[in-house]
Amino acid sequence: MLLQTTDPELAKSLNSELKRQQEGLEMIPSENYVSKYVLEALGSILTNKYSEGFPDQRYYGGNQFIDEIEKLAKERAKKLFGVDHANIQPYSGSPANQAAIFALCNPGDTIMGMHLFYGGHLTHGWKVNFSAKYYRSIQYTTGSDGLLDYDQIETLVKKERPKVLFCGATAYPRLYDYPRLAKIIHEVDGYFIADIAHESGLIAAGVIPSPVGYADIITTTTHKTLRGPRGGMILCNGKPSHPLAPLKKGENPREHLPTLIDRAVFPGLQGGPHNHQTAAIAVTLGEALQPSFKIYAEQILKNAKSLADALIDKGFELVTNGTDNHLMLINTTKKGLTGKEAELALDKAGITVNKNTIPFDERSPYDPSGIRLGTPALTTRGMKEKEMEQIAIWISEVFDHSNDEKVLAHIREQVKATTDQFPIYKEIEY
Ligand code: DSN
Repeated sequence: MLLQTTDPELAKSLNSELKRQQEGLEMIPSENYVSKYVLEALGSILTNKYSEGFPDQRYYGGNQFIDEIEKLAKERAKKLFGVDHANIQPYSGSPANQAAIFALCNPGDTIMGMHLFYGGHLTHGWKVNFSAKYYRSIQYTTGSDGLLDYDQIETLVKKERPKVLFCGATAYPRLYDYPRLAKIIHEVDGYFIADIAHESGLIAAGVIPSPVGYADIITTTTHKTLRGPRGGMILCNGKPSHPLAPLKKGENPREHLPTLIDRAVFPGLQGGPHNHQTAAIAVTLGEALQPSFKIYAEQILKNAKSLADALIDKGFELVTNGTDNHLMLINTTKKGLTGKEAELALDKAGITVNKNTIPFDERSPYDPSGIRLGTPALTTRGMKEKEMEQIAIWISEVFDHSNDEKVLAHIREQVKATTDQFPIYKEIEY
């Protein structure tokens, strides 16, 4: 039975969103299309169950099958990333970071992360976020070339001696020097948290370097390049002693990271895990363990390079002049549009991106100087380099005719003709 027979008002919005996802070019680099099996698990009866605690240590009865599911998800996460311990209960990426900080720091301790306007994340110490309200936050920036300035980070770490150093970003198109960052923070006896939310699919597939072996704790979302449901995970090495028991006096926290993480997630921050989400993460991790996922991840990178090259050929200025991962940032002001204007004009042409600050931006985040775009979702549809070159042509046309509704509508028709050739969710209707 379809939702439209019982709730046509809601079904109308769902079907419109389905059409938008099918007919447009989804280029927000943190978004993707999950498989129908992930959707099946997400829409399952598992949402009915309370399961506070961890497998074999629950505060509710009737959890024997939930335990099986959570253990499966954890085992798959450990195998995929090559770590000893995985907590797959964080509701999403921000709660995962909150738990990682909560596991290691006391209120007032110093944490350090990349400045939001240079590509960093709110939870890495941005001033309005809990991470700067409850902890002392020091932020690092990029150099004028848009690249991380490791000497600046080292100098700041030596001066401020943070307990936690974050790396990871929402808008950084290059790779990280994990060994160097680990060395810098370990010299002051701090902890290194690598937030791989954006790149976790690429890291799982082995197509870019992994922070495993360097970072003390790794946090990630599950819904970006990893192509799963909205969710989060925290990974580390070491064995949990008893997740629900506090450390004994004199125990070295560094040797008990799994326990500290588990306790921070529950009972520290969250209530019952979202079991339907856990099952969907298990499906996702199972898919990411297949050889075909590596081919997918390789194609994300090839598509990103191809798109970046084609945009540069069309005269666009890209932050750091290109990309090593799945995303890129265009300085739109060099082509006469603010980020907000560019986002709006591209939207009218059926191309979804998001406005974004660029390093040393003089404009506000509400109308910044750039846009951020990426290739994970297009690659899921099966698009390759040829399509990326065509998309660069459309993006260029949109910039040249941003106020011409007729041109934008014409591009939108061409976009639809292309997306029709790469269908998605054909069997779905609400
Ligand atoms: N909202 C995510 C992104 O788009 O990158 C970060 O949390």
